Amino acid sequence: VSAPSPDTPTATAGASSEDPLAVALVEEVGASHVLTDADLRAPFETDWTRRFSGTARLVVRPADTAEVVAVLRRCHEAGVPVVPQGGNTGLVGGGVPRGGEVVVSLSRLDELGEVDRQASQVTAGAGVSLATLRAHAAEAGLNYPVDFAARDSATVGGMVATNAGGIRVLRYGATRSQVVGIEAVTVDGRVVSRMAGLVKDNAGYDLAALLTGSEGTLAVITRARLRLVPSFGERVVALVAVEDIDAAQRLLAQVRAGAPSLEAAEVFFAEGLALVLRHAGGITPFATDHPVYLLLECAAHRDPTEELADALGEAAEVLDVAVATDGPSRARLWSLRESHTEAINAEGIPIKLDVSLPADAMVTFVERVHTVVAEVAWSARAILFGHLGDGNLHVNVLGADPDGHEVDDAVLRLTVQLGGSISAEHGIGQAKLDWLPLYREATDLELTGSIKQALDPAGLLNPGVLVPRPARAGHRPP
Ligand code: 2HG
Ligand code: ZN
Repeated sequence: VSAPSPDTPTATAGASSEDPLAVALVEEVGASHVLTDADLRAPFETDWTRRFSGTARLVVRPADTAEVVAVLRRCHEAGVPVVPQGGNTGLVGGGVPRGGEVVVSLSRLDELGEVDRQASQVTAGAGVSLATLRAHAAEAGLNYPVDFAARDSATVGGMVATNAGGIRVLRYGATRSQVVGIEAVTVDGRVVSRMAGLVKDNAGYDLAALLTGSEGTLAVITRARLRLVPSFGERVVALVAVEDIDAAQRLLAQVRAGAPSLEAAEVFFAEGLALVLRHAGGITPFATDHPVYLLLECAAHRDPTEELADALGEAAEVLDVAVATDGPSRARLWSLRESHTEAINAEGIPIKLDVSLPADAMVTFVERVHTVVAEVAWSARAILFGHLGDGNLHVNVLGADPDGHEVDDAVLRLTVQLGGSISAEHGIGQAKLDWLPLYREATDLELTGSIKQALDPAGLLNPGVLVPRPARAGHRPP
């Protein structure tokens, strides 16, 4: 263990004195925040799905923007690549090392500013969790509108870096729609800051929008200025059983047109519900099983139950319906949808595809996806669920070799053939990198490469993620 910093005299986590970069980083952040021991690094080296892992040279945990500057300068001087990491809840291997990088964990940047009620905005450090941010907004009588199941662990930096979506995109947009300002550190340790909170600001390129969704490949995000929305006190959730995805879409179009208070429209299928009931518990509100379930939530200042009921009307598509208005009952219905990820992980390591489709291709996709998966992996099964209101399906394939590429290839080719996107909300990471050229045209990829070259000429920021690069010796494709 190298010389402990003055503030951590009993540090044991510290870096091996044999690694000069570790010694340099200890000088910047203190020995207890430079993790070189394998068991201390381990939680930062494998992603949530367990499909992606790699060995980091070390993990460093700066406390604030100034320390991020110092860390990036040191890594840049040493020519060592870095992998920024937030709550490590990403699902495409974008926040874990490929091998030999420095993992820069932003979790200690957890400063949360006072809510600016006049502007309806708040400034949050990269390490603030989504749950903390949402609770903080709620205390001020406002709402941070992005939300998803990993809320307790996912952090602002990771959400901005991936343009996280979630369950309320239908009404409020994804993270990019909430980002009013950003502070980030360039690969060589310069700070770029646009934190004035100006909603209208047309003075040049929108760097905040560019960095949002850049997956740690252009700069390291340290703070964000975020938009808040009104907090609605009245909510209703309806779980509607329908015959097939076609019926779910027809019904959703009807509810969308009739209920302006609609804020979520999620879908899941019988196979997924069975897994949830087996692994995550919960009870179905229905006496019999149904093929497809549409979960709808409306929110308003006045009880939106009647509005939703009117919008559903006497629709023939509705086979059965369960309605919940109080908090615990709503949460019970939501957990049937939100527990899918966890229940699937309990069965094995899934191959996760996260696609979006044009509305008129959704039925064909759902019909064909099981066949294309079976053709390449006879023992595999595809569990579908997702955000029907955004045309976004999560295809989770169990029973296939997680190191293989055939299933990804089959599902993503089908998606592109049908006019969809190979990543709706989870990003490209390392998981989808090989398929980006299938989806984006050559000129598009050239421009992407130019932007990367301009901001990170040496390719030290999250290499192997999002930006295709020529194959190099020893590099194993995802
Ligand atoms: C969700 O919608 C998340 O619950 C996770 O995006 C999806 O596990 C998945 O594939
Ligand atoms: Zn999702």
